[in-house]
Amino acid sequence: QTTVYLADYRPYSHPLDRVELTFRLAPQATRVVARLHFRPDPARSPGADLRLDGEGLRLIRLALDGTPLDCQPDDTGLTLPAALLPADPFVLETEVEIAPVGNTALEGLYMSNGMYCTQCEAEGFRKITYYPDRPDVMARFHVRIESDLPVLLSNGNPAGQGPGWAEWDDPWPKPAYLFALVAGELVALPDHFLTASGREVALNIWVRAGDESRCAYAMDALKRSMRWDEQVYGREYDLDVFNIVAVDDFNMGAMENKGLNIFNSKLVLASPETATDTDYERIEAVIAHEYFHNWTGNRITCRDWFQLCLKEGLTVFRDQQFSGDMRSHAVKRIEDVQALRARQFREDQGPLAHPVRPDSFVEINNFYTATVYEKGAEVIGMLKRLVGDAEYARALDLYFARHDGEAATIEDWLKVFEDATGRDLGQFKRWYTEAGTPRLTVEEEWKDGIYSLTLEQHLPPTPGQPVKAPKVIPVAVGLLNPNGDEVQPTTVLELTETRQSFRFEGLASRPVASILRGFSAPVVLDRAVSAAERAFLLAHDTDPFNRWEAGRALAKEVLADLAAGAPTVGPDWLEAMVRLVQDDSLDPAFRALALRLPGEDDMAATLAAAGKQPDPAALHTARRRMAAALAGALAPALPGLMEATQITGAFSPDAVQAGKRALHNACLGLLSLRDGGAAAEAAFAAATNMTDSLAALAALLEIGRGQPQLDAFGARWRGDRLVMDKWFMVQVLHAAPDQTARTVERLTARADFDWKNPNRFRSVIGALSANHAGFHYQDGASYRLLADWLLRLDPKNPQTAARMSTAFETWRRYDSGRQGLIRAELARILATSGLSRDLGEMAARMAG
Ligand code: HT7
Ligand code: ZN
Repeated sequence: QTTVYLADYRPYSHPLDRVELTFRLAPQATRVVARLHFRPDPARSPGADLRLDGEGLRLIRLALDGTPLDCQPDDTGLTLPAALLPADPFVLETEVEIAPVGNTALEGLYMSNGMYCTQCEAEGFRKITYYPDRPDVMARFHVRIESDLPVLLSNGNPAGQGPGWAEWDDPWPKPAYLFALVAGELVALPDHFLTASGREVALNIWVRAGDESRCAYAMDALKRSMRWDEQVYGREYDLDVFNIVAVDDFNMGAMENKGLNIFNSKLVLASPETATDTDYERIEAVIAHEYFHNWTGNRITCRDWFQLCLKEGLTVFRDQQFSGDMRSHAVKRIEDVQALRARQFREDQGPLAHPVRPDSFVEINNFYTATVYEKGAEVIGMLKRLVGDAEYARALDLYFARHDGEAATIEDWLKVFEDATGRDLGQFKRWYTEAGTPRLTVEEEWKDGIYSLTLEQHLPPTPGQPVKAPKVIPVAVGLLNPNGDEVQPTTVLELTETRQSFRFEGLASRPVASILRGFSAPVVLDRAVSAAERAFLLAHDTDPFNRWEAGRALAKEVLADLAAGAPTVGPDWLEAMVRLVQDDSLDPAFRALALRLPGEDDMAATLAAAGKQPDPAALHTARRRMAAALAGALAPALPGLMEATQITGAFSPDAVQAGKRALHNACLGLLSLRDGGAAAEAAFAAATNMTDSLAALAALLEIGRGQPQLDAFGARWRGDRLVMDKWFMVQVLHAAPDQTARTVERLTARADFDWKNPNRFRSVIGALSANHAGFHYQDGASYRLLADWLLRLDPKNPQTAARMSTAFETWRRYDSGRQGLIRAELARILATSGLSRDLGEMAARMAG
């Protein structure tokens, strides 16, 4: 396996201006003719050979300025010796043959349900034609597609069409990873958008016939995203058309190809009957994310793949801002932090930890991680907090002005902030170059009317980075007096040293501190706080994130105590929950989040970080007992709450209704622990939308009931792939620990377990590892099953196999028995011949 290093970056030798591509589509034998217009620059790399990337291509023809050349490709590309290359601009023409129908890796040009589509990020274009497939080579593309299929799409603006052909011209230079082509029997939901400067843009969402009625929400989200980017970032759309296509077979969520975004169909198609509120929220966020890439990613792209966070971190940050503006900032922040802790903190604590900007990789597809995306977004949030909103806006304006049309780096990004604000960001840069989640400890002192906070940062070692220098950490703090009034509004302390004290003067009494408000930095706050103080913050904190956090910390303490053998749940948390859930001044969505018990994986991570060994079975039992205790304490309130959160009017996916449904269904889940499932059965029968239907089904499965409902659900939705993914998933997620592997075996034996479809594979095999107690069941059957499926999928679709293998990354947390079982599976994977670079790299890193 070859490792690529950031330090080895060199600019490409031969500037490329323009690309003309012709596709003659055929499932077994598509012909691709490429005419690459090079413009030699003697200053760039004098005497350099011309190297083009290419994989799995059958070279039919090669010519330079019309003269045939006799160069033989190797396994990874084609080299033209310098001696053959003219000093003046020249055109290199290639013709290759590829077979989209056999392409199960879903990278390059492939077929999904009879439709042609492409996925080129990160290095898929080299599977389409010989090309310098690297993000810093930006060229203008003209594309001709020849096919009898009715809809033929590519990037940019339409440039003519006739029977059996269509041409597209993209005026904006772009790297090859943003190239896209789609051809199929598709129908569109059309619409249009008038930009701030008066340009009319035709919008289309392309789907299979019959799915048009499920595109309205995605279209609305697109128009809101376009307006938001104009209003908040001053960024206007820059082509005459914007196309979105929904595809069933897709490795990830969606792809921001210039003017032709391609989406996993589950992130486009939604109707009240088939999509949950979470699906709607996700569709809105991903539509926005891909659209926002038009500026942060496409107009300004990355110089090399080590800079991936430049576009992904910033675009996640922007989509989070957008969702907060569309819905609730408080709820969005809590959800984002939960996701960060569940995925990124977990990554940072294990063998796969890497910096937001890694400095080496074997397979770049393995670095589309929570660290690059979500921690990348947190780093930008910290930057904004440190410089302030106005300076952030100025810096972003400068970024767009200075780097439009370029392939940039993290150094460029930080320099923009330095130039716009006058700050030195040398220390801040460590957030990009060092892995690991800092831990913050806190000491408090109250003396002579002065309250002092001493903060200390601890930077854990990570693979290849044993020792680290202190980071700059923005710590947002507020102070409350004992009555619950805020005496110090939120202020941002800048921790720059390992240990530093901050003083607050003029206080009449010892305050209660609310630290790390809004989760102002991606760190673990190690602070011993009494249950009474947590309950106080839960009741009085003005910062909604810390209010939720206080409840969460209380809940985690209860869960840890129960798992360690405590006989009962103490009153602090229960009483606080009873008060909170009935507080009608609080957003129902917030209350629903507060009611949600900590997940078992989250708890296992928390225990492991505190040096304790988690017992998955004990955690599972403890969590069930905790839920039962909560249901008992809330019993008198549940009927009233359910009544108050019952929605009577027409369905809307908006945040207000979704929040009410979330609280209603949280109550239903608790009630079913006491009524034997009667209310959930009735709710399932009465449900008119997927959120309620699935919540009722999950509540029943959780108490070991629900088979008739499961059957009815399966019968009703047999023909709907996206809904059936939910049917598969819910059974695995709610299987009892000793039944999880068996449930997966039963489901994977079904004819409709189409394992080559990534959504279906994830709905079962992904759910297997998401069921913590079932995955870690003591006999190791789930570990074996996961490894079997990874090895089966790997030759077909290495990218998805590698991604799913991260279920094994946490092995060091557990007892020696489980460690041995997981390591044996990793060793079995590594010993398999013909393993892909993707899965090979992941297994090797996890095995350590
Ligand atoms: N930029 C894209 C990342 C991506 C991807 C998407 C679909 C299939 C394979 C992919 N490889 C990389 C999506 C995004 O972050 O917006
Ligand atoms: Zn992205």
